[in-house]
Amino acid sequence: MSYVDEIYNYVVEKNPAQPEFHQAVKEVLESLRVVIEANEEEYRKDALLERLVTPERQILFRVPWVDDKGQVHVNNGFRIQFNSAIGPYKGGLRFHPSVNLGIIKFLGFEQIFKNSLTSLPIGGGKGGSDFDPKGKSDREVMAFCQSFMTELYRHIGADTDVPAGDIGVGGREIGYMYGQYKRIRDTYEGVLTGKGLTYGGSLARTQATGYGLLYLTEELLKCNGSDIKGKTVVVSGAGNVAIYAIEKAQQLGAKVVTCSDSTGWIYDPEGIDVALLKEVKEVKRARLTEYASARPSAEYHEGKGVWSVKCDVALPCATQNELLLDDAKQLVANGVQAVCEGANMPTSIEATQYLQDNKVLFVCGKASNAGGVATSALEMSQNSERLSWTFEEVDAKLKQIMVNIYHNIDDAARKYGMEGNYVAGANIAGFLKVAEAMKAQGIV
Ligand code: NDP
Ligand code: 2IT
Repeated sequence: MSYVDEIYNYVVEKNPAQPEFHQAVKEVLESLRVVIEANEEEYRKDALLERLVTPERQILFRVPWVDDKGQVHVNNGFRIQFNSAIGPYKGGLRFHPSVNLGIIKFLGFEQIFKNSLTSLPIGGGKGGSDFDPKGKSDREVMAFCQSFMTELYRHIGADTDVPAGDIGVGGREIGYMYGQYKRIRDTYEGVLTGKGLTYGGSLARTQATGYGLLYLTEELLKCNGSDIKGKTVVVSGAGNVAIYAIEKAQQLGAKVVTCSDSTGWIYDPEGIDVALLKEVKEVKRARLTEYASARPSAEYHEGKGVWSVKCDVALPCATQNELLLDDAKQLVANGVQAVCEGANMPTSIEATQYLQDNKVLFVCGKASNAGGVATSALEMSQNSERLSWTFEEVDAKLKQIMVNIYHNIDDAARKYGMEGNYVAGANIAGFLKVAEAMKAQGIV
């Protein structure tokens, strides 16, 4: 059996009941097949793939906290320090009731290659909890965040492991966690990114994932003889990534006609009103029904449905496995030109294959959503030099990074005879740097 197939079986056997982790590994291994098979004996002798798919360290912990009524709750905390070959572990924290070990491992595994693609010195990690911030008071969220950090602090540090936000973790949660870290350690260091602007955060970090997604999409279309300007765009999600993807798409002259949350979706043929969306989601933390009732042109629909809307460009920005084979068929039937992932692994393997078979330009999240973590790394640089850069400076660097990522993945795909397969290009380009660093550092 080939080494690649052997390792996939090994992952399934060693990590039972972790389907998202299996899926993430499968996608990467399939892309790497050509690279590994050209040099199989050497990779096998070094057990390079076994090391790549096994986290360096997995931290699981109890998070007890007290709600406003005095009731005690217990949640599970996770931090997976996956790979530090090219830099300190770096990756977000996700607070969502669906969080489990397999989900955090899939996210941590993706992060290794994504962070490599940014060209910045950051390794891969991810963490989180099955805590649900929805419907909790600020006081309860603070109680949870302080308890979470009371364990996590001993495992992280500005040169060790630098968490940030992800689903359910935004500026509020980062602030509470930063305060607790500082209190316990008595050290003012850039241990988290996505911090507020008054205490070490970077301008443009809030916007970075969504803006970066559009910078890459713009370059992708341009290099394929098209233009983002004038395109109809469909976006899923209504959180951090979706909001700033919509904002930048509109700045670039596209019309975004949808967004969604976990209960329903909006079709707004006049184009999403971003200021209203921010008010509903960032300020009121409310449901999209409030957007619809404040906006006469908008229709609200229960459940899923954004992929049924005719569009030129689709940007899944909510969560994993939200764009399945039937959705891909509908998008293709409606003439979609490009699908770029803002979320992590939103497209299933079958849907990805269908889009690629039908000549849709498809870019996977580890390339197209890398702008968030790249700007986190820029926040780390600013913290290290104890300076802060202007919005324009950070935004220009972000744009350059995204344009470079597009060209790197395009070049890697061509070099290995898979022109236009940006998934293969991203996985190969991300892998080669990490593999070389791992080899150079010996068996660790
Ligand atoms: P947010 O928590 O800000 O927003 C998530 C959005 O997705 C919400 O609108 C949420 O709806 C919706 N959603 C729909 N279904 C689900 C579900 N089953 N589970 C969770 N959310 C759901 O998160 P982000 O915008 O930060 O993250 C979105 C995606 O982008 C994730 O895949 C994340 O890993 C990825 N990402 C985030 C980066 C960042 O910098 N924040 C960087 C790179 C990738 P509702 O409010 O109803 O829950
Ligand atoms: O998935 C991701 O890249 C993130 N959630 C951002 C991670 C980070 O460290 O900024």
